[in-house]
Amino acid sequence: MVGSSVVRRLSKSESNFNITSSTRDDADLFSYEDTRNIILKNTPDVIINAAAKVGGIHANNTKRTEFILENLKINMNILEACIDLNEIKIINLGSSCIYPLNSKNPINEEDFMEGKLEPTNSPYAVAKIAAIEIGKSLNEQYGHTVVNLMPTNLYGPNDNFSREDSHVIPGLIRRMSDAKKESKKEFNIWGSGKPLREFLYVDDLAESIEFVIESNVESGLYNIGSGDEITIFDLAKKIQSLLDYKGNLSFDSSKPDGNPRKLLDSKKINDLGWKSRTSLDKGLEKTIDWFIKNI
Ligand code: GFB
Repeated sequence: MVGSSVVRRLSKSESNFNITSSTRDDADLFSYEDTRNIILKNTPDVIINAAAKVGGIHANNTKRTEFILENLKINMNILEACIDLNEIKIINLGSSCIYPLNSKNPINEEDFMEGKLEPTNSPYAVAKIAAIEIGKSLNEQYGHTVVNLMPTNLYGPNDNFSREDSHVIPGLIRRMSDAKKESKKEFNIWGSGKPLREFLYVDDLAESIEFVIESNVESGLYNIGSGDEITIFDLAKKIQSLLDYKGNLSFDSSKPDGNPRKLLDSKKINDLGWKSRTSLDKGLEKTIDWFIKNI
């Protein structure tokens, strides 16, 4: 989802970027040799690391081993392959789950590694934290520029719309549209519906990446959020109305809530000049439109 959005955005840029995108089919990032060879062959000015094994609360919580190992391998291979190439600017993507569970909201970059992680996604978070630390070491020891962007919960076209393994927006869209097709009278929202989440439309993240490439953003950690939060119940009601599903909404307490609230403080990047542009209503409309045409 992120990679395709970044390619769309940079292809439209007036800067005439020469973009080389890689997918699972042409880049085995689990292999150090392959990763190093791709980088040497393409000699990029900028590497955008959007590769990751991602998923929603259920996938993170039940495939804990794969989430930590696969993400560690991808991040280690890309960053290790760049040790002697400090002229390449590295833009590394992380996630808001790197911050401690008890961080004060809105969560500031200063909270990094100040406390315990939220348990449902701690393996994934540790892999993302490791990447930030490797990048910091490259910067301090070898002079690399490493800009770590920490987006809040993303959604949009090309997301994973699986019923079980996806994040909440694609998960609700998929399961509720199934319920509508099957004329189900009741729809189960996972958990209590009370957690608050902040969402960012993926094309807004792509714009932040273009902004980082074109501006002189220093190495470090940058939160990338929309600044707006909503309860999961209210989100489900918005999706219900957009899908025109007439059944009742109820709650499945056997599923975890995860973090009760994780709103990012994005002042650091906002002050440099990037702000998100897409409202949740507009983003949901575009995402559902894409879902109906493509899934
Ligand atoms: O988006 P989500 O899967 O992950 O779930 P997190 C957010 C909230 O929505 C949780 C509830 O409280 C879920 O219980 N929810 C309700 C649902 N219905 C559904 C549904 O149909 N599907 C899903 N998936 N959730 C993720 C991390 O945490 O945050 C990732 O697991 C990543 O690693 C991402 O860091 C940013 O927001 O809790």
